[in-house]
Amino acid sequence: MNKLTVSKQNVLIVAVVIFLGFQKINAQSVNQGRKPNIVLIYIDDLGYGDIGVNGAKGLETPNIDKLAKDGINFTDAHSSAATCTPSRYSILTGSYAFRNKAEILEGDAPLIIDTEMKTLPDMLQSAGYYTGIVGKWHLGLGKGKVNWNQRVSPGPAEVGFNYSFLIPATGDRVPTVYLENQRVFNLNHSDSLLVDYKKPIPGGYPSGRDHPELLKQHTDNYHLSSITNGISRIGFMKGAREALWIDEEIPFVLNDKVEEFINENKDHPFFLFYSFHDIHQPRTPNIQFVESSDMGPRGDVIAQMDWSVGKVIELLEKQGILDNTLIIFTSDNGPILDDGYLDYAEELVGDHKPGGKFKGTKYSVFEAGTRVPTIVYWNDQIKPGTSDALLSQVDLYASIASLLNISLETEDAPDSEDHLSAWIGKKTIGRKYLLEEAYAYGLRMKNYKYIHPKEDISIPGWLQNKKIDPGFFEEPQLFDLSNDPSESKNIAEFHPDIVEKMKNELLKILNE
Ligand code: NG6
Ligand code: CA
Repeated sequence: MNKLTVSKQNVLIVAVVIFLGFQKINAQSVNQGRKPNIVLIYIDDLGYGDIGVNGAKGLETPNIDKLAKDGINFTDAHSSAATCTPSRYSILTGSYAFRNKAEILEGDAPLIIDTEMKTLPDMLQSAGYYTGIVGKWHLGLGKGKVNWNQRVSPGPAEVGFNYSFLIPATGDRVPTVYLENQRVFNLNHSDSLLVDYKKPIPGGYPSGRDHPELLKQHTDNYHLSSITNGISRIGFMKGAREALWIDEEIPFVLNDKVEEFINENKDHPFFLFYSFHDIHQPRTPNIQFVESSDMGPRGDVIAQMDWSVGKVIELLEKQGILDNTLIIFTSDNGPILDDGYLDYAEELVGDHKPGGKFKGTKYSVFEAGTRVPTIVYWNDQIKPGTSDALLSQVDLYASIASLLNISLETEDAPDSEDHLSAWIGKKTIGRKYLLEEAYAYGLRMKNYKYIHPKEDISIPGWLQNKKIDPGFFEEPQLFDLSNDPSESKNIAEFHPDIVEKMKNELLKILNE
């Protein structure tokens, strides 16, 4: 072999090595350059203490615990409100619910998001994401009187979702049917669907009030209207027999739709809002999960929900996209034991503390009303750990915009702050002030919690029998959570300066 040939060979080898190297770098940079998928797993009514990593007793949540171990578990992250519709409104619009007087909606209420408003899914769509929601909506549909036998609009499509498969309101409200892309799923048009929230519909489903013998779970006075699947609900309905959901099968139906969505969209960036029915009432675990906890139905639906979370992760893994998916796991408001149905949640709770060491429940301005389990997982980018950053779900909008280098117009997401570095664990400092919306207003500032006084502290009738403390008081309340996490000692009179400062900050937000 002469020198020339050798050197030619060497050149060739070097060229091949460089070429292969380039290919690798290219593949890496494409991979790194691809926008992460975003999956928001939104549980209904899950309390801070309801997951294993946060101290649950008498139930296990192995899939969520693993997500927390491999991701960041937040100890001071909040839903923006202590009830569902307001929190969902804020997460999707980056705007506080009080600005739109957003309150818990009935199942025939019109859409409360102004379709002219930019939303989180709108923003993601314009960044090239395919967007979908599977599960509970509860943000209203249509413009007023809804005709359920045709496409219901406006709805998710008009506020930025390419795909939707919905539980229209709550599990305990009619209509008890799914909507796929805003049409009743499996509707037989010869059996049209009618809904009325004011009066019974002639020829409609029997009511819980008249036929308690048909019920598999008894309930309070507020849930005694139409019975479907042995459960009476809020509101009356007639028809759509073939479309009725079976409560015990909801997790499987939703998971199947999530699977279809992930499989169909695995090759491009997507945003999936997986909005669970669990662990809202009626708590009717599938037989597969009955007695999987020591706590009766409420614990069993937590186990069921954990199983579903595991399934989602498994699906992402199977498609090879888990590493490039940002998963946000959280809840829309704090826990409640007795929300109307008789499922013995109170009697069977034992030592378990649904709100952890925090005082309060769903509907309450005390901490556990909004301080909810929050885990962020992103295998490629996040260093596992825990974080005490003070964060609100209203900030996800601006923080995700920041992640994707999108600059927002001033009118978009007016209350959303960019705390991306806290959400992905690069910083442990979040908000300076954090608003807690309930039936009273709360404000957080570091370890301090201020509750704004109310003139009228009478508890509305429908809240009275829930055995909860909504936090109403005629005087200002101030708590130091660093030594009083259960908000038991009002220290307002000892710190007039802090009270004044926090009151002014709160009023500034409310009057902006
Ligand atoms: C309340 C219902 C409650 C539940 C809640 C919505 C009564 C007395 N109570 O109005 O059963 O459906 O609304 O829960 O009607 S949420 O998680 O969607 O906010
Ligand atoms: Ca809820």
